[in-house]
Amino acid sequence: MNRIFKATILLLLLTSGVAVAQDRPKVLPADQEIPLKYGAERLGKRQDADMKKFRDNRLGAFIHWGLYAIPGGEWNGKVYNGAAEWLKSWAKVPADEWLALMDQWNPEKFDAKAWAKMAKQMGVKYVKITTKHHEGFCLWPSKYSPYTVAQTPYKKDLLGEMVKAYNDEGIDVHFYFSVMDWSHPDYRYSIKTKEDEEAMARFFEFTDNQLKELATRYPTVKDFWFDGTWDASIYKNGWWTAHVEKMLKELIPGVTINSRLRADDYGKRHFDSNGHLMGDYESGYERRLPDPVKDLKVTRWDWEACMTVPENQWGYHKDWSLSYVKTPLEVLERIVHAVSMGGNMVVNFGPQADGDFRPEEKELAKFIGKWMDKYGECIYGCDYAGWDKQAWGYYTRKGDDVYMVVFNAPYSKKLTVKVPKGTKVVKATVLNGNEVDVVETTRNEYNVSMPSRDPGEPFVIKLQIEKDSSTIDKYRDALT
Ligand code: JFZ
Repeated sequence: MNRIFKATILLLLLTSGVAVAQDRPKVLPADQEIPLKYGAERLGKRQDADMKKFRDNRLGAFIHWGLYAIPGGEWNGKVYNGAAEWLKSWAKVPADEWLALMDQWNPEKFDAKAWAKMAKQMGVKYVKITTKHHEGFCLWPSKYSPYTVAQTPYKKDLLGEMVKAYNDEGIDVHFYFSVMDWSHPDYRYSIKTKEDEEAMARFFEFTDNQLKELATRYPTVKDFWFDGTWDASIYKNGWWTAHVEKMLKELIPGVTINSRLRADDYGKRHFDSNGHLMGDYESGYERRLPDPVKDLKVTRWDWEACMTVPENQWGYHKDWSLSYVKTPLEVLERIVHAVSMGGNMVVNFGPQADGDFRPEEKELAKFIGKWMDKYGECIYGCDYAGWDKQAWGYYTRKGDDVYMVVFNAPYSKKLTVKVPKGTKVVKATVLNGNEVDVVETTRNEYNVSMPSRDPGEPFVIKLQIEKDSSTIDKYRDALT
């Protein structure tokens, strides 16, 4: 009785607040957990080599490329401020009219090798490519859809060219895949009739086929990042999301899958009804980040944030003056912030229809690359340090090395470092520079001297730490 009551309350809560609840999981005490067939497949982080690689990569690039790059936010003479990849929806363009853009798809300047070089120079370890966005246009010659690159003047397998070029540069490839598909007559937003149910069953089969096709044609793919899974037709079919995860993991051992794909038996998304993360990493941080002081719960699971450079443009938009465009320095700070909280950051690029990148994006890639080249040691393979955040910037950590990434140099030229009990700082060195003074000011607190440095460039100080044996003894006492 009690259990049924709880399940009913849960259901009511879930159906009303699915979107809001996604990153505030309520973890129920173990003895009160409700049984789930399609909930989390595991508790805690995955610790295998593939997941470790995903995590250690830390910095990625997103590529949003599709038919929307052709109109670039403008339809019939009107420029829409909304996200360019949603233009079909803003301008209410009928599917056939939209898909006719395929006749113009011929990116003459596209050079997969040049794209891969650009990513390499930027220091990204992986690239997430939109294989198919909401519009339904496929960058690979899918045999299950008439709307693919094979039916355009370009003809060739764009996705295949990209996968090869990135892999040749040692860059991992992740596939973005939108389940919601505006080009498919069987897609339903919700299921109201028997006919809807049958259509959606066909749609699930079609989607399975496309995913199997992607997994077998491009077996080096490391990750599937699902999107367009927020409609009731999908989250009320949690079984299907669990099935897709299983299917892909059987086809590609080690593959990673984002939480956005998943819904459980009760339609709860990302985190199941018991508060456990589904999929391998949380993908709800989009164009926002956790609070570096208060949101420490995110360090309990793997997560990946993604960000646009203008406010909200993923696909190419011809007019970036319509919203605030982040400076390269601001983009860099978000990368460091994410890593300091134990997450990955993916910076978005929306290539032009001709296959080239806009100058702002080229500049950005160069800026980030130059910094990563010098200071990347504090990003790759690094994690949350577990130390109290200070106003000068962010900490990251790799084993016994703690990195201070300084964005706001204080006038005092003294950088305060507060260490947890039982930790001693024994040495401080500027990455690619000299040793700097480190003085213990009070118990568990140090001052690190500011080095001389290039003005305006965030710099990194590496701290070497040791366990403080006097407090270790006390710690041992407390344990008994
Ligand atoms: C989706 C897409 O609609 C968008 O075009 C882009 O591809 C982006 C990466 O993903 O947009 C979303 C999806 C989820 C959230 C916000 C925007 N969310 O969970 O906050």
